[in-house]
Amino acid sequence: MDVEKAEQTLVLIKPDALKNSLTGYVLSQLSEFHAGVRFAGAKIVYVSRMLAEEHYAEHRGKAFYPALLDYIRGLVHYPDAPQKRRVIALVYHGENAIQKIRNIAGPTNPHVARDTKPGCIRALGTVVPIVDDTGKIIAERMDNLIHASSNPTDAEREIKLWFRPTDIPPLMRIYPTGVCQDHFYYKEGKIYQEREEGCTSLLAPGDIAWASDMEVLRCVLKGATPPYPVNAVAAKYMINEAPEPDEQ
Ligand code: 3AN
Repeated sequence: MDVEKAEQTLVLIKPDALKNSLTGYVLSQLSEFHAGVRFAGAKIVYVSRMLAEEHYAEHRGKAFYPALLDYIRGLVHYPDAPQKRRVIALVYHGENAIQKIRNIAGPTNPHVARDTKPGCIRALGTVVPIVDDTGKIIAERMDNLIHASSNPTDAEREIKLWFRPTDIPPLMRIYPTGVCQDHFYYKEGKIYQEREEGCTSLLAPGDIAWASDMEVLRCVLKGATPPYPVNAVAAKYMINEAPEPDEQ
C-alpha cells in the first residue's frame, strides 16, 4: 500500500483489559484478518503521571479527570501491585485505520456500547460512579478497556506522544522526521543543551526524531511559545525509565 495514503491510529489496551485477561481478545478483534489494519508499533508502558496528563490534556479540569489519570496509570486496578501497572500501546496502520478501529472499539460509554453496539469491545467495560468527600456522585469513570484515536489530528498527536520514530519501522513512518543536530536535555519542564545534574537526555546529534518535536525543543530553548507542550516531547523519552517517586 502507498504509505502516503495509509492512516495510523493509537490503541491503548488499558489496565482493566489487562487485569481481565482480555489482551488476546482485543488483539484478535483488531487483527489484520478482521480489521484490515497492520501493526506499526507496540510496547508495554508504565504510564507516568506526565504521560497520562499529556494524553488526556483535553479533559484537564473536568470532574472525572483525576479518576481518568488514576485509571490509565493502573492505580485503580492494581492499587497494591505497582509492578503490574502498565498498558499495551499499539500503532495500527492501514487505509481508514482510525474509523475501522473506532467501529470495533465502540462508543466511549460501556453502557451505551452494550445498548447500541453489542459485540463491540467496549460493551465488555463498566461504568463506575465517582463520589466526592460527602459521598455525592459527581461524575462517572468509564472503564472501557481500550483507547482508540478519534481523528487524524488526535492520532498524530497521540502517536508522537507515545512513540519515537525509531519505534516504528522506517517504511511505515507517516509523519515527518529529521536528524537531530544538537543535544537536548530535560529537567522539570526546561530544556538544556549542556548536561545538568538530574536531567534526562532526550536527543543527541544523529538521533532520528519527529520534526515537530525538534521544533518544540528549539522554541523552548529560545524562550518562544512552542506549538505543543515540551512535556509531550519529553514523556516518550522517559517511558519505563523509573517508577514515580511514590511508587519506589
Ligand atoms: P474516546 O476514548 O471514546 O475517544 P474521549 O477521547 O472523548 O473518548 O475521552 C477519553 C476518555 O475520557 C474516555 N475513554 C473516557 O474514559 C473518558 N471520558 C470521556 N468523556 C467522559 C465523560 N463524560 N465522563 C467520564 N469519562 C469520560
